[in-house]
Amino acid sequence: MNNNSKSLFQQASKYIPGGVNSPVRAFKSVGGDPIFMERAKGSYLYDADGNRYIDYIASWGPMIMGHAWEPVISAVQKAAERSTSFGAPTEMEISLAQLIVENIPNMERIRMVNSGTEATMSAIRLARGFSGKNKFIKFAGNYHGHGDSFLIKAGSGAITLGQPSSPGVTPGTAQDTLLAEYNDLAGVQALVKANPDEIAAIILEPIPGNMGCILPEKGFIEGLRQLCDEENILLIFDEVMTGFRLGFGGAQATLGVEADLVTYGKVIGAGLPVGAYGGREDIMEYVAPNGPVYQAGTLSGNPIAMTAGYTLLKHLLEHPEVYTELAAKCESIERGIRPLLEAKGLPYQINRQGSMISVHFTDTAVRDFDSAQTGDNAHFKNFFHGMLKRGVYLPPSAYESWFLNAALSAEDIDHTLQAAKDSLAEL
Ligand code: KE4
Repeated sequence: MNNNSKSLFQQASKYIPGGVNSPVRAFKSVGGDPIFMERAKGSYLYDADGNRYIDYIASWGPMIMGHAWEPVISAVQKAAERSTSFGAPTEMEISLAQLIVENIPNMERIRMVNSGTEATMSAIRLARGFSGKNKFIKFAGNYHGHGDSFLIKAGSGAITLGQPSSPGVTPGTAQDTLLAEYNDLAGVQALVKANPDEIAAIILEPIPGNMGCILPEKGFIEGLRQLCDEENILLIFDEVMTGFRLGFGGAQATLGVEADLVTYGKVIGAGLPVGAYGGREDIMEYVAPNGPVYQAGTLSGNPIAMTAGYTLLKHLLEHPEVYTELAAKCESIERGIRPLLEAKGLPYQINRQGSMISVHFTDTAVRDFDSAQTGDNAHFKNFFHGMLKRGVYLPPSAYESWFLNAALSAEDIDHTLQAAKDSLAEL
């Protein structure tokens, strides 16, 4: 079997829809065939053809210390020798839960699941069960995983009910999802006014990464917090991407606003399948087996995944300098790319928060989903492939944040900027 990327993709496509186990890996929005990776170490990915790439996807966030980070690898190897799963509680589940509860102020109870999707699905079910209300508000362009309630696009009018954005999502499900525009507090207030006493929760990416990176405007998040307090609505921060990435306290600490429930994923598992949701004790006590809201999972709290997550999070808690160094590296990339884009004369926006950054080829400030869509995707596509052939692997979509890792060296960043200069010259 010729195991180069092209051949592997052909073989994969015989058994797996699209040859991938997650659509965004398929390169559909940038064109070309997905590249099969063989191994990774530190800031480098190595593909099946022996090419090396500087990694700016970090497995879509989790690999914040870089790949094959030794403390996680050795901890996981040791844990695996004691069996990979028990179907019974283990001490490692306490260790990770305790580390988070004792270091995130409003995290009084937390439940582990196996993905960000499970975390957000469970958080919405819990908010509905706790409040007795069915509807919830999400924001266009915010991605919360593939749960039915989230695969919704805007309805016809400004305050109409959502419509399914995927076949298989029923109108019955969609009718309880209300769509608002990120950074539009007045729009949210109008939705709440139009649906009195029917809204269980407002869920959002507090600092979105799924429209590229978008920053909350002054007063927006605080306004949502106040609105939720006034209207008895639960505020849910989906921190699957921002949690333990922007800082140990995530977007809550960055913004100085506390949600009622928070969902986690990605970094919390250090590359193994972990999601979590948690928050106020009175709400979390509604979750089975203590309460009536059912949620379960064969591999939830898996001891190997807990070991990986605990090893990584304990390091991040004890070494806050990891975050300042990551942010500094990200700032140097922003400072380096700006003059290149200016010199090229292309319209562009760069949005950055900590170690999350995105480049948008548009002259419109990118502040919500509509403005994010003004980006010239053809430019992004060509820029992506220009960088790829120069050994820099960006997320294969204009609507993704880039993810930096702590193993990135000054040479990696110099190489990245040189590749950006040469790639832009080809646009
Ligand atoms: P997962 O089910 O993929 O673990 O998490 C879903 C999810 C929930 N909330 C936020 C804010 C997220 O960003 C995600 C997943 N992010 C995408 C990429 N932005 C995962 C990549 C993929 O789907 O393969």
